Amino acid sequence: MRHVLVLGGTTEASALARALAEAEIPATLSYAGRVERPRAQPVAVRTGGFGGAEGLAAWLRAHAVTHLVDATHPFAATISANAIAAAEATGTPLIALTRPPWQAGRGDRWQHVPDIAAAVAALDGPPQRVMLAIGRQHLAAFAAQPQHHYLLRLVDRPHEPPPLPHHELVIDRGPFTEAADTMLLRLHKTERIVARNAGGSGARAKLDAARALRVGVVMIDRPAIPPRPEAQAVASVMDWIAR
Ligand code: 3Y8
Ligand code: NAP
Repeated sequence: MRHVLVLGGTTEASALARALAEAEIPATLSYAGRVERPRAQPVAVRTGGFGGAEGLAAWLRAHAVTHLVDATHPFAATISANAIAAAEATGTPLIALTRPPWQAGRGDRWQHVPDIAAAVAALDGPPQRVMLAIGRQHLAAFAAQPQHHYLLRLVDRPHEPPPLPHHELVIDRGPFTEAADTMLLRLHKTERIVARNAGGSGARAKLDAARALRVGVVMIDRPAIPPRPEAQAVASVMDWIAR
């Protein structure tokens, strides 16, 4: 009896969940519980941390998981490392459903930085109108550059205001569209965007809007993740499960 555990939270994870439901393959999608109302899914959902790699290994055993798919975001490096360790410890087949990093195209004005700290340093200089399209978890680091007027896009309204003296909030979740993001950047007269190289289609609209409006992008490169089998399409993962 198959039971697929999908570590979710991305557009691709939701597409995989739909394919598993259509194929009537027993599956569970797992959320960390980061946002108030995660997207509903056509398969069973579990929410919250497992308790490290050991907790995940215990969950795999307790629920007789036959296939583990890591379809988390490329910046979710901890859960991805835990998945590798737990799959190894329990002998559960593992595959990652990933998406290629975005590449700068003609007309793009990207400045690549390795991490959040380097993105903060890249904002040295006179006040600008800067969109931080990196969510909520790493906003505090930008208090080191209080001179800018920040546009912050968050999934949920924060309980306490972010520690940035000049900021405006946009409460919205993706997938986003180029038309809407172009309007947003125009409305806020955005001069620069800070983004993570998430890849995929759900977050790339702001980059297309930035290119059209000639807005510069500080692009944060992905963290390193230990090697594991990878697929870049839902169909490939479905084939892997069928084998
Ligand atoms: C809880 C579950 C789907 C999945 C949709 C994708 C696309 C839209 C774009 C911007 C960038 C950002 C952020 C983003 C995108 C998709 C995808 C993606 C970026 C939800 C979701 C969960 C989260 C967690 C949330 C983080 C935050 C990051 C917002 C669901 C909506 C900035 C990543 O407040 C918080 O604590 C939010 C935390 C991790 C990064 C951060 O550090 O703040 N995602 N996002 C997941 C869980 O609990 O396990 O409701 O769908 C999912 C999606 N967000 O099925 O349609 O596939 O990437 N998510 C980034 O790219 O930098 C927004 O604003 O332009
Ligand atoms: P992370 O830093 O790699 O994980 C931190 C801890 O959160 C993990 O050790 C684990 O706790 C728990 N966790 C993470 N993902 C989980 C999942 N899918 N199911 C159960 N527990 C999970 O992860 P993150 O960057 O906070 O991302 C959290 C979730 O948001 C992921 O599902 C990811 O796909 C989604 N997401 C993240 C981003 C992003 O920018 N990071 C963007 C879009 C979506 P325990 O150690 O207790 O098991």
